[in-house]
Amino acid sequence: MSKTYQTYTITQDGQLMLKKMERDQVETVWDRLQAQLPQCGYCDMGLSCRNCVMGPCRVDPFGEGPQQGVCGADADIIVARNLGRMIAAGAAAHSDHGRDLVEVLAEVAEGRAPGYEIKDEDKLKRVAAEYGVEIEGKDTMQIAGELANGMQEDYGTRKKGVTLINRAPEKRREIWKKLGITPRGIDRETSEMMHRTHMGVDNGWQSLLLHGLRNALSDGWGGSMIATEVSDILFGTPQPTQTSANIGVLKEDHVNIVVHGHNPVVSEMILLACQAPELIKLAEEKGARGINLVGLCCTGNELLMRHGIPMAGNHLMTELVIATGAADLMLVDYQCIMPSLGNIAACYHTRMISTSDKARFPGMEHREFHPDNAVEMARALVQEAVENYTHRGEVYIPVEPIKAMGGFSVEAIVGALGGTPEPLIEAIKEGKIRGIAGVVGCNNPKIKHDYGHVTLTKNLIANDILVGDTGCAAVANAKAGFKVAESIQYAGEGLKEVCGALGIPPVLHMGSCVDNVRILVLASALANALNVDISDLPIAGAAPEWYSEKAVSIGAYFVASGVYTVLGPMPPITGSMNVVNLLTEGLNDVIGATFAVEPDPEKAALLIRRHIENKRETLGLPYLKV
Ligand code: BF8
Ligand code: SF4
Repeated sequence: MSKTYQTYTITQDGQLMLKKMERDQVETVWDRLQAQLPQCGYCDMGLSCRNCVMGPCRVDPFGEGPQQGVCGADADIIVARNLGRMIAAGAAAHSDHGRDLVEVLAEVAEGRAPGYEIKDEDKLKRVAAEYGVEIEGKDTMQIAGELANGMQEDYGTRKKGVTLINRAPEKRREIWKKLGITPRGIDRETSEMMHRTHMGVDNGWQSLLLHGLRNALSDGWGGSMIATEVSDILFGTPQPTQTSANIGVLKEDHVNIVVHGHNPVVSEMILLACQAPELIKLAEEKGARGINLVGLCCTGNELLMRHGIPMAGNHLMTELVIATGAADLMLVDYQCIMPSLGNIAACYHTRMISTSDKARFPGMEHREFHPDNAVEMARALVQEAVENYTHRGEVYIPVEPIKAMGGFSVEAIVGALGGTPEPLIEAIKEGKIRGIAGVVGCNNPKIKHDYGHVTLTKNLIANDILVGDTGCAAVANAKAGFKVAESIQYAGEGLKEVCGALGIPPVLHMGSCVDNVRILVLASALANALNVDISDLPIAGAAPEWYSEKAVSIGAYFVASGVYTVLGPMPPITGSMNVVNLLTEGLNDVIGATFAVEPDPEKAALLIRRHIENKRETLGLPYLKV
């Protein structure tokens, strides 16, 4: 019997591809989820622990079985430790990605990374000045080298605070200081979390959670912020650009190269190679009309933001793209790359290649990219993709792409506003824009694909809330058609008027997941202009379909920065009501913001609207009863 794909995904391309994959007898992430059901209830509640070999242990949520692990850890400790380790893993992933970029910056400065350059010198100088680098009389490469050094220092243990926290409003920094959660070093906080969660170290669930916030802040104002800033310096600060999205961006008559992962270090070089005249000529000789580069997930978002490269899909589309039979090469770097991809590609003609020294996958060839070999490596791989074009079997690209606009860095948003955030502040004060929401994060097969993002976003813009989105949420909203000038038709009257006048869509694509820091920077600019804290602003965050440890870190740094954040899926914390209550209520008195969990996006929209109107009321702005 045919499966009910409408319950899996709201997207037409997703439904049609799933049907094809069923016909091809190829398993997907949804099939594997079914095979895992029912999933472990202890793990789901965060009540299992295998931090040592006296265990594994679990605590009985019904109070009948054991209430402590072998070491004596109770439910509160076990849940808090597990959450802490999720934050540490997420912060490590983002921050290590940032480190890779800093290393490229250092090598560019030393002239050891041919092919890479400093694309945004102004930004280099601005950021270098924040790091206390003397600019006068120095050449670009010297500044780049000193900035890379300063950033590398931020990863260490010898500082009192990572540099870019100075971007946060003073009131926010004071709160961090008072609580003792100012992030000191990027690696330090992750390392300390692993230490604290070892058996017999931090057994205070409150102190564990507070360190969790500090660890997350070391990501948001540290590793991720460095990743975004260095990417802008090396590859250009995004400006509004036209693009398109969904599986229809693949072209039957072109060589299709798909880049998947997160770090633009590889994909930027592939983009250059795709433009090489001799490789385009070779493609033509093979019978193709050209070379078509498309993105998936966040490395796709990086290319989309800076170059308008089309976006083939988000997390849950990554397997489905291969089944088109049109992907001649898929290159992956790291993060969110399902280990299933190599096996799926074996059923089609797609060549799969992993490129990072720290990420290997079954069924993929490994070809390592380093700054010194990137140019030749990229050319060689594009050539291999071209050669694979003639090996295609059946090709199935069932939809037309949807037009979208991307490239809304903070610099671009301020640019669109005429060079100052003032018009946005005025629109918020008048109530034409009620507030701003960041809709971010992943897909998760436990939630109908894209339903959470699209429903929430639609509801928010209809109620005059400007949406900035990133990651897989941003891709969902692009496919839904929310990112063209005409999409103001979905907006409420006030938002429609403001966006119409500025020529921008009501949903602004702000980039990849590390680019969530752009939302922090924008929030800080608004807070500073109003002389208030971030937690006083009518803003909110949401991750309606999150799955990843990185999303836990993002959620935690949003909240620790004062941004009320609504999660779709419940994190594994329900085994401890103490932890649940602290995160969803208690934190308000401590940090001025909380988490909420609401899987129904209509209800999540209501929570966000209510929160925004409450903040408006406190600021003395006209407000509505929601
Ligand atoms: O960093 S949104 S599924 S691709 S974790 Fe992954 Fe989630 Fe997508 Fe990007 Ni972010
Ligand atoms: Fe069990 Fe304690 Fe070891 Fe965890 S740390 S596995 S609860 S003994």
